[in-house]
Amino acid sequence: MKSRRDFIRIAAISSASAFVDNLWANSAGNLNSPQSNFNSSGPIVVSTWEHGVEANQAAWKILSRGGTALDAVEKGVRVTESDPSITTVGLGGFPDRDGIVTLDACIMDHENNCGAVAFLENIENPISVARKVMEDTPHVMLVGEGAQEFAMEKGFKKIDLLTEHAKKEWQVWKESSLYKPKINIENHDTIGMLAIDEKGNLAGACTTSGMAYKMHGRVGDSPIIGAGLFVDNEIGAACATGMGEAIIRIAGSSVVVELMRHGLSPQEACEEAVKRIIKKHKNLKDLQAGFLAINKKGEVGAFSVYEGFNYATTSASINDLKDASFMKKLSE
Ligand code: SD4
Repeated sequence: MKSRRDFIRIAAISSASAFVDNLWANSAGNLNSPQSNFNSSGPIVVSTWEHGVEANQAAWKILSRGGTALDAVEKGVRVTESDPSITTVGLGGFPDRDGIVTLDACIMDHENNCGAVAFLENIENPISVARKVMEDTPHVMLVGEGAQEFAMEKGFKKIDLLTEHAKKEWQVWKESSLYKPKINIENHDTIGMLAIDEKGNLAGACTTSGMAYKMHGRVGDSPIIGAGLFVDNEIGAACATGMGEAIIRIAGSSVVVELMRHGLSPQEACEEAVKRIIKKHKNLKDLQAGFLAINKKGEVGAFSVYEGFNYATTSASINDLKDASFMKKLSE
C-alpha cells in the first residue's frame, strides 16, 4: 500500500513532468540545436566566449588540484579582467559614453553566499572586490564610489583602466555618438564562469565592463544575482551574456536554474529562457542574449538568440570551445 508521502511524491513528479510537457508544447520556432549535451563526472569549468579558453586554464589549475569551485571561478575570470586586449571586461574595457570605464561583477558560492560590485571605477579585478563584499561585509552589493572606497580599504590599487586602444575607439564613436549595439562584437563579451569542484560543489562568477558607450551610471545584468548569474548547489548554475536589460527583464539566470529544478536539462533550460526573452521583446533587432548552464551532474547547455555565441569547457577529459546553438541566424 502506498503511503501518503508516496502519493505526494508521485503527484509532484507528475506535475513536474506535466509542467515540462507544457513548456515544450508551448515552445514555438525552429531550434538550431546541432549539439547534444555531454556528461562529465568530476571537476569541470565552463565559461562564455573565446576568452573563456584561457580563463578556464587558470580555473582548471585550481580544480585539478582539489581546490574549490569558488577559488577557481575567481582566479579564472581574473585572467580576462587583467587582459588589456579584451575590450569587454576589466582593464582595457570600452568606456561609457563619457569616456569612463565602469565595471560590474558578481560571484556566488555553493551556500548561496554572494557578493557584487557595480559601477566601479579604476579597479582592475572587480571579481575579487565582489568576493570581499561577500566574505567581509553583511551586504551583497556595493556600487560606485562606495565600492571603490571599500576596495581601497581592502588593499586594491587604483589604476587607469582606459587603454590607448579603447580611448581611440571611443573617440571615433563620439563622432557619431550613435548608440547602436553590435551583436557579438564589443558589447557582448562578458565572461561568465561556472565550476564544479572535486567535492561536487558549484560556484559561479560574472564580470564585465558592460555595454560599450552606455550611459554613465548604467548597470547591466552581470552584477545582479539572479540575472547575470545564479547558483543553487542542489540543482546547478547559470550565467548570461548579451543585452543586460533583456536578461534582467526575465531574471534570466535564476529562470534557467528554476527550469532545471523542474526537470529540464541545462540545454532545454537555456533554450526556454531565450524563448522567454524573444516572447517579451517585440523588436529583436540587435538583441543578442545567451545563457550557459551546468547541472549537478556536470551536463552543460548553452543557447542564444542569435548565432555567434560560444563557450569554453575544461575538465579532465574535455578542453574545447563550442558554438552554442541558437534561435536566429544573423541574416534573419
Ligand atoms: C551588460 N550583459 O552589461 C552585459 C554585457 C555582456 O557580453 O554580456 N556582454 O549588459
